[in-house]
Amino acid sequence: MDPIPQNQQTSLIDRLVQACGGSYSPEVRRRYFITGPQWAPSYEGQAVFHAPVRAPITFEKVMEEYAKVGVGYWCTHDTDVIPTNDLFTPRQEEIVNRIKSSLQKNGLKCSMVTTETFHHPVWAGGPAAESPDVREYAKRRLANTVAIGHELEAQFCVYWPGMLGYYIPGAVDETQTLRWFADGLNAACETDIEIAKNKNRPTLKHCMEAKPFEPQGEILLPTSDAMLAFIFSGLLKHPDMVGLNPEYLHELMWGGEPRAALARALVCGKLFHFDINDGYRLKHDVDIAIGLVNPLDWLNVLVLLRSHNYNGPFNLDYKPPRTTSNYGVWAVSVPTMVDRFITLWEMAGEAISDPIIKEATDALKAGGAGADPRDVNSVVNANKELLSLHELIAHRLFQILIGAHRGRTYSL
Ligand code: GCO
Ligand code: MN
Ligand code: MN
Repeated sequence: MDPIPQNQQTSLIDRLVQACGGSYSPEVRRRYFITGPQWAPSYEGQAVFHAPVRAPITFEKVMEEYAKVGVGYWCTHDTDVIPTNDLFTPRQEEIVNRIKSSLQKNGLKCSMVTTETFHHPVWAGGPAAESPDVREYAKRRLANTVAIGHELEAQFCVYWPGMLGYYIPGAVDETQTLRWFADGLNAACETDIEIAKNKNRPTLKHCMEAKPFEPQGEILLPTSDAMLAFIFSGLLKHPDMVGLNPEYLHELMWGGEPRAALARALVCGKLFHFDINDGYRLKHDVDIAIGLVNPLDWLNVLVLLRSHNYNGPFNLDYKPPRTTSNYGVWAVSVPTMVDRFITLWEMAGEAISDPIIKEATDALKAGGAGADPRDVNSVVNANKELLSLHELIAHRLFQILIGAHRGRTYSL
């Protein structure tokens, strides 16, 4: 093939995306509670070892493009849209008003707001640092985000306390830091109760998000399970208002099984919000778009969530790879990721109603006949053959993933 002229590259991308087929209409995509973060498509590709590869984009552009794709909800960190020095000033109100009109113009809703407590130098020692001034400032920031959330009619507020921990061990008293961190969340909940009362709105759902590594050296609440323990620790004044925003990749990063982590949140009634993406075990936070690394595991995750009627947001918390251009973010990343999610969601429905999986599962639950529970060998023998169904169910899920259950055939 001859080298592709620069002015023909975007049309090549468009043609090949078209050729892939299988895309859903914006109307269909809008039926799902899929939320689009401001920070994901505007991530420029920078990191400690990486220079930016994409140009900055405004929230107006992000909203316009989400609306075109059919992502119906938008969410943001406070400082994604309001520079730190403009917070608490009249500039903040101006920007919030611009956000409101842009949401309205594009027919979007704001689902969630979150406070940036990791990037700015003020958080060098974490959001619950020793200095009372830092903690006071953190409380003001959290309260301010809650107020912005009500202003934008959001339902959720997320906390990713990425800097809650330390680089150097021994200098920080973990128990004290956790108590101080709880003070911050308590203040946010109290502000929320107050504002909700004045505005006659429901309070927000406060969702904690864990990540096992990065950006702090050691993290005090590294997993969703650690956060559940924190929520039920007695340190929170309003534990009923606080739940989880697990992220698929963050559970995988520590070597956990995301589906099992979600199940533990579900049984506690704390699965409020869900960040969807993909990546690798025991590596850094690559935030690859859903289904590109672990599609079978993703199918299993969605089977769990569908069968438990999870109805919270699916938040597209991904980072476009550094090889994707500004154009590619909207032409490839966002629409294909949304479509993979919907396809996997539909497949999860097929798995739930599949007669083979259903019969196998029912048989496993019925157990083998004729066992005497006082006799270990009779229990083993009664169930021995039935247990091969586990592997059969896994095979059937694979067939559903690749379409073999619909008659897709292969030849050697
Ligand atoms: C990550 C984190 C963030 C948070 C966000 C919301 O992947 O680094 O998930 O993207 O979701 O900060 O608070
Ligand atoms: Mn996340
Ligand atoms: Mn992540």
